[in-house]
Amino acid sequence: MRRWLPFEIGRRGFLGAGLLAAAAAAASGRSASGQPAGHSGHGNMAPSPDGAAVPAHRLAHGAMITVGDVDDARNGFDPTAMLTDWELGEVSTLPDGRRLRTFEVFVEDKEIEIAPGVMFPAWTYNGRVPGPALRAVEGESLRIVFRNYGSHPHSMHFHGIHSARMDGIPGAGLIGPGEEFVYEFDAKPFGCHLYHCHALPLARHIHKGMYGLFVVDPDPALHPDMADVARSRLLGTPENARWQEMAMVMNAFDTTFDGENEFYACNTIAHCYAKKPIRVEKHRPVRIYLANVTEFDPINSFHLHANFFDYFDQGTTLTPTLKTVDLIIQCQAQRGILEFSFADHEAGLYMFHAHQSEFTELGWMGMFDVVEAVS
Ligand SMILES: [Cu+2]
Repeated sequence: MRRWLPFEIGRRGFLGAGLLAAAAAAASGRSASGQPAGHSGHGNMAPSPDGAAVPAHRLAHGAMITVGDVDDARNGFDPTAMLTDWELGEVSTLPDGRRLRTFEVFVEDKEIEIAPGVMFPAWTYNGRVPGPALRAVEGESLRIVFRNYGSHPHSMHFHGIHSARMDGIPGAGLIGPGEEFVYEFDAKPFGCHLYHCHALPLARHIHKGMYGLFVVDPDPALHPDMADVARSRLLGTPENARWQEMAMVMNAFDTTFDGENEFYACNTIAHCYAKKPIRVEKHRPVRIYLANVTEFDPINSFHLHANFFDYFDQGTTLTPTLKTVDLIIQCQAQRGILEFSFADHEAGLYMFHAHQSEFTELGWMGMFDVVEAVS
């Protein structure tokens, strides 16, 4: 049972305190920053819709998003680039003629900035959170060379089909600091999958940032009845090039280590796509590979404004498992593919977010900037 103030200040209490402060400021005719209402103390003014200048910090308050910028260069990853940064590994041919795809993944302890000025001591795959979005083709032989440069035992547990020896649990591919393990299995079934660390305590290892997408594209030759659809999902084909594909992982961070999240996001950085909307060409369809890895909350969700999408749960079918929806729910490790189009929309900013309002306000909200064509 939760204790009430003043004995404990959780994230809800913190938000409530902020709202009380804002209400008190409004009643006294002063802004929440202590400046008289309608007057900026630092001269940083921005135009309002009616043309009158309003302080930029008040715009930020009105939008209910974080204030300031995260240093992407220091993090070593950029959430906009991460949308399309597929890790394809090295491809070679085995003696029996089959294609072998080899990935190299290392663990690194790394402090990352998850919201402006908020650092989080992460455990990362390849220095980023989420880890690399691994992408293969159905039927390939896969080899993942896994090296642990971190300070704790870790593994890669793949959601896929493989032998017990390759499962990434204690005794089967879980390795200590300084050790190496090679996971080997075939890329199947096609779909939108994920991997995560399976060391104990599980919740802490996942929550520290140890997860990533594992996408297996369908082999059109294996799906002759729907070869066109399969080709559209196969990276590198002309049919696929029409699509604007994006990798999105819904995650959250417990920065106070009390078993509750203080920040929520799509691709780690709170409100990143609200501040830098995602450019979308209106005449090309959109496909999102979406996974939920949020720890400490039972579900997460994705809601698209002003539009509807088709959904392929786990991505293991070539026909939608849900048609014409504007909201889907995912429990932890659930994932799927969203397909939609803005072809009939006017250009503009279209919001997407978790439809748990608390998650939205704590970081999981973004915008698509729909344009005629990206130059
Ligand atoms: Cu781990």
